[in-house]
Amino acid sequence: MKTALSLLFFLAFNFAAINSFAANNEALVDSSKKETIKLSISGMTCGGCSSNIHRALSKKAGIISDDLAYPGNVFTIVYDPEKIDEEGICKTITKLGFGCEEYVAVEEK
Ligand SMILES: [Cu+2]
Repeated sequence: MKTALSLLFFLAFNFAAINSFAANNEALVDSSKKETIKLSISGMTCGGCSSNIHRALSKKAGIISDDLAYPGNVFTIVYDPEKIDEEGICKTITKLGFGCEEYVAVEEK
């Protein structure tokens, strides 16, 4: 009985190890998944505002890069769609007191 139990533990441990290796590997492959969104951010009044937003975004899982800088109001965020979405990105920004919406280019006539 004791041997059967330790064998079970041994198997479970190895299974977990193999599983976490697979997950790590998957993460490497997934890092190629990128999406880009243009956001219109309002309410920034100085460079501190843009760096606050940049700092908050960089702490979020799934944010790959942003080009936030003051002055300006349309910024490009590159993110991993499996970890964060447009709503999650904007929520991070509005929580800081800024306005955020997807930037839609006005079509030329
Ligand atoms: Cu500011």
